[in-house]
Amino acid sequence: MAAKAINGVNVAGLGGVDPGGTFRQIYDTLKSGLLQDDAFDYTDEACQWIATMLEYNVPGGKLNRGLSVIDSYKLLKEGKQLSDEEVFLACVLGWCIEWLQAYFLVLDDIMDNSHTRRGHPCWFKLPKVGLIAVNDGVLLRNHIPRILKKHFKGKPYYADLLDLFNEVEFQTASGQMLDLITTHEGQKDLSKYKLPVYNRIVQYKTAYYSFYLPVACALVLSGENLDNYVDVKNILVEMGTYFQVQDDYLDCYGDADLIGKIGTDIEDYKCSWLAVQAVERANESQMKTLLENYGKSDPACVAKVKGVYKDLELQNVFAEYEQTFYEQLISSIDAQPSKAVQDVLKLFLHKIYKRQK
Ligand code: DMA
Ligand code: MG
Ligand code: MG
Ligand code: MG
Repeated sequence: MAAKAINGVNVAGLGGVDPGGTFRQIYDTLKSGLLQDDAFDYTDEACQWIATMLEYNVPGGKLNRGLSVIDSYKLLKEGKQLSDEEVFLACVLGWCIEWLQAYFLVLDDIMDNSHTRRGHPCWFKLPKVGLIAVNDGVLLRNHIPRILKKHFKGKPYYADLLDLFNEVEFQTASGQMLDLITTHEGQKDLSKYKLPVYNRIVQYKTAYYSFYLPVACALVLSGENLDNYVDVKNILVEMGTYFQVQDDYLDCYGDADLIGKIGTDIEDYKCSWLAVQAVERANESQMKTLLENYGKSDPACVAKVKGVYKDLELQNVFAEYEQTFYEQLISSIDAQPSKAVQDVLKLFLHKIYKRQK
């Protein structure tokens, strides 16, 4: 087949054996586009900063969210051949989600006082970066509408896309606020760490942008009206909740080399799924241990909290939760009228079920 190029990228092979390779090339195209932005007169130094900052924060993750746009789009097209332009645009939207993720993570790591991300020091931890990372987060966020403008302005669904990204960003920032205000120092009160509080935090901070957004992008590209997909949205929000439960579990029990980050939830007094389960099950003396040790950075305190988790067998509680969740979700998915939509949802679920990273 003759190589077909859109914006200098060969898209003909995408969806074959190496979707990540072409996807990655589209990242390079977007990066070059941003470095030639007419609205800013780039000096060499500025160019270098942005290029390094993007490279450090945007492409180094699992790319699950980004690649899910193209995967979902293909399934929604039910075997119809995608044009090269359609493939390219789906990848651009995938990268916009990765940009959104980079923006939230750069700021999240500052607020969570984290050490590592994707196997490297967090961006703000680099001596040359520090709190410049705050503005880098703002820049990453501002790159999204610039990418959308460059590639989608004039499309009939352009306003819908902008609206979608705005809504989801707002939901995520609101979720981050709930996460952060729940952990307020000075008002340490574990009795408020209950499942409904937890579910609300994670629905907003994680589920919308990580699960709903990729599928919503694919639906918008397919010309669908998102108002007709409320059930799909609800299922994706459920899946996103499970994904954050896994994140919380891995924060304590994951292999830091695999997940690329060192857990800080206990030190940060987070309303994590493990803390919620522990509070629900603890007897008086275990509760006392939690109250005295949760939310302290002293490793001895962290170890005491982990001791309570062990006594309460929270690893088994998690395994049971995971099993039950999976079975329930599969039955909700099977109740969906469209086979293409079922396939999209199952693809997502199987990407994350029992994940170790
Ligand atoms: C992450 O929650 C949510 C957003 C919006 C980045 P988290 O702080 O548990 O994530 P991580 O464990 O990756 O720092
Ligand atoms: Mg964090
Ligand atoms: Mg956080
Ligand atoms: Mg976490």
